[in-house]
Amino acid sequence: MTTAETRAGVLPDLADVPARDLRVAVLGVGMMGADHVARLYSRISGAQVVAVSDAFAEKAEQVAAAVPGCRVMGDPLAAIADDDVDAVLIATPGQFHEEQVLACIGRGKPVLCEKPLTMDADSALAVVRAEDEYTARTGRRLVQVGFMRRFDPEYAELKALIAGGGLGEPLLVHCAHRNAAVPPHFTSEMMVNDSVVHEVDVARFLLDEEIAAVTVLRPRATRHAVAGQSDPLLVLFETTGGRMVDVECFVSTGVGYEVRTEVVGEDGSAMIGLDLGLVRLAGGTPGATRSTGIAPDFRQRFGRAYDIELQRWVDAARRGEVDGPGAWDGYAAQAVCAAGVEALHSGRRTEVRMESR
Ligand code: ISE
Repeated sequence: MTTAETRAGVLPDLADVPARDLRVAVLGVGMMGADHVARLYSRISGAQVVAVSDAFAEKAEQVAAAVPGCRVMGDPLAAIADDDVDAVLIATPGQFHEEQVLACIGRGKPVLCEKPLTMDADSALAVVRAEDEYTARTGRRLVQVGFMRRFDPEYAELKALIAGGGLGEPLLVHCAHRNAAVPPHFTSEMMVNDSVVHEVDVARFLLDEEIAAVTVLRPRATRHAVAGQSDPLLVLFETTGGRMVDVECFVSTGVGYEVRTEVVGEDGSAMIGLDLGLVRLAGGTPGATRSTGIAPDFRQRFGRAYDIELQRWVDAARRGEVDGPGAWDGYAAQAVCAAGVEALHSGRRTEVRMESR
């Protein structure tokens, strides 16, 4: 078949479809980054991890050694700039995200950045603006933020139910976010920024509107709380449309990873996160029991969501698109969390300070 025949429409024109795998650099190979390398290597099609970078060179070497063709690059900015890298996955500590995401935008490379997008709302807004400027020139977006719950089949189904009018107008959302345990340095501020931030994104995703105000209450703390911290917290979001979202965030339950979301609408309610896989009936003392398993942590609970998130990110990047939460969602999350931390300290209802889109 000649090029002329291809042009004449005998064959589809593949000029814009990259024939080769997306060559990905993974920056930061701690727990999350190493998981993503393994996922890209073993379960995701159309991508190849060609470089990893980490402040701990030994860890980077170990991870790279398990992936054929993967190099270790000491300098993450050099990895972003490398001509053999098409796209970047950022799983470094949050304080490095701003510089690394901006470098990706500067090089026109698609980037999936684990939350937080940056450490505060102003710098997140600067990323939004930098990407907008790139989009105005090229028509393409580059930035996706790692809010993986949007890809979880249960959340996707709940979103579709609401969007299809199946619950009527949604009025209330009840969220529970429970971790079995957290490390000793985990403060109440981190509960807002690292844990409640997911409920911020879930509320915005499900209700399709921004959060206007946040109140944080501190009930009596569990004796298992990190010393001096308020655990659990009760957080209330008010949305721009007058809906309310309550979040119980309890990070030292000693039980397992429990994330539940219930949406109450005018015409019914729906709940996800019940962990109702296998139901086991067992005899015993003092009596028979009925039980199901509980995921030990978020990597198990959201394993499928991470797989779908990465596959869709790779597929979209190869088409020159973004197919997930973007820089604006990262900015909105930072703005709401900033109000949340302020509310935690003051005990007062705090309005979210955010630019309009
Ligand atoms: C952690 O940082 C996460 O992102 C998890 O998804 C969350 O559930 C956990 O509470 C955080 O510590």
